[in-house]
Amino acid sequence: MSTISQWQLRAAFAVRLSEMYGQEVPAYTTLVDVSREVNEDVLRAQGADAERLGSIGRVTAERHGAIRVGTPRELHEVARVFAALGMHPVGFYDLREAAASAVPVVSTAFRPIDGEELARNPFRVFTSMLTPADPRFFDADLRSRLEAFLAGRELFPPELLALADRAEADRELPEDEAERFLQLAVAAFELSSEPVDKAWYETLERISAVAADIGGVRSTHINHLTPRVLDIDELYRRMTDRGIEMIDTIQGPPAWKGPDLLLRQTSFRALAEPRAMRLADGSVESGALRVRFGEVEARGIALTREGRALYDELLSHIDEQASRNSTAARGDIARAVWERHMPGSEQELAAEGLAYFTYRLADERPRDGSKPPTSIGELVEHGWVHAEPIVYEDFLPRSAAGIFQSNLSGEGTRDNDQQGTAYDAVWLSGALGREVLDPFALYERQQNRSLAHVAHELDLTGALG
Ligand code: OOG
Ligand code: NI
Repeated sequence: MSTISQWQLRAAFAVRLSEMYGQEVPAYTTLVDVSREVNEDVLRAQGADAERLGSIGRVTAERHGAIRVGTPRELHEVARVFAALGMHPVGFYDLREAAASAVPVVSTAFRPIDGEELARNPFRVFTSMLTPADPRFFDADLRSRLEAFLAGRELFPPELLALADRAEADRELPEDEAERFLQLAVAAFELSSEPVDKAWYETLERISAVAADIGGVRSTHINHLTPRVLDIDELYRRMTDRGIEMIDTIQGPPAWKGPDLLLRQTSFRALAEPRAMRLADGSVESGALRVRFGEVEARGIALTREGRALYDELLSHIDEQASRNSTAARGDIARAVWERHMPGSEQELAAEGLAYFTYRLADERPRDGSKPPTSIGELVEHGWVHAEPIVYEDFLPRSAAGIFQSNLSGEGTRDNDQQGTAYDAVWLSGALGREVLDPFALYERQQNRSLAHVAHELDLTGALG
């Protein structure tokens, strides 16, 4: 019998999850259709340039999902499911700090980490864990009720976890087990039809809509699934023209004439979905909850630590100017700040060490016996080497908080006089039983490998990188 490799499992899982979510949230299908149209138009207009940050095949298949779990144990289990798909935890995001309203979670993203795997299928899942121990949100009584509730549920059946462990260890599964694994994995993220305990859900909702979505029900579900688009401003216009209510802004860097950087995201508002509600007397009524939405993203070049520090600084600059100037639109302020302070070309970003690139020998490099220059800048300038941007594969905490927030029904409550419970990447690694990888280190490794290769080929060993 044939076997299914991890990347094939990952690609199949992304497709099936997408089919399932399209049935549950039909507006998602519209978003995927419009994204595809925009991508085709961009490709037609720009030709090969449109594929500078990923082949059209990759971009068309590309999705990220978001899920939310309640406990370290659940997080550990979900890490096993994703490990089966060749997805590893990358980055630590503390959305408690990034959001003004009550978003009591800490997060990571599971994704493939090496270039070849990303090119095959870059499926990633932003994964958040509730923090019941944080006294800014939960008092001692609610914390213990919440922890007891979460301890009593099972998100992932043992059969799924056993298959996941096998896929992780063998890096593949026999076809029939792969089929079973995929069915169980997709089912684990479907919206449950089990009635929601209305009083309990509302108790949590008063604290935070996110807490209710996670800890108010006995299962988890995919919260959104996000296609990638090559022109997000155009997508926003087309969705609005179709009468779909989008959130106010596109999160992340502004639209500008320079290269696409990091990540820009926007979403349509969470839709009211019918959910059965159980009342205190045991009777069941039909209700509706607004938690799931559709999001779209445009990806740009990965920034170095220095580039990222500049990005964060410019954002606070923009905030400050926008708060002082009530008449100008934030988008215009952002564009002006960007054009003044952010280098406007890939060459400048590379020269200033603000963004990551891979380097490869140019086919048309000088072959007349002349000696190559010994700096990477000159090698590129004189046509020996091409610099290709590395695409940003991760998330942005502020944008993520913005996406969470713009889709919450209420602000919730938080008591900032209390000391927050500390979590960090080391804590998260312990909970997951696997190391949470540093995204910067991954990009840097990719860049350094390409530099070492170029240096070797040109006999410049030790001179570059
Ligand atoms: C996750 C929000 C973060 C993104 O794209 O930044 C996210 C959630 O709503 O659970 O998905
Ligand atoms: Ni998202």
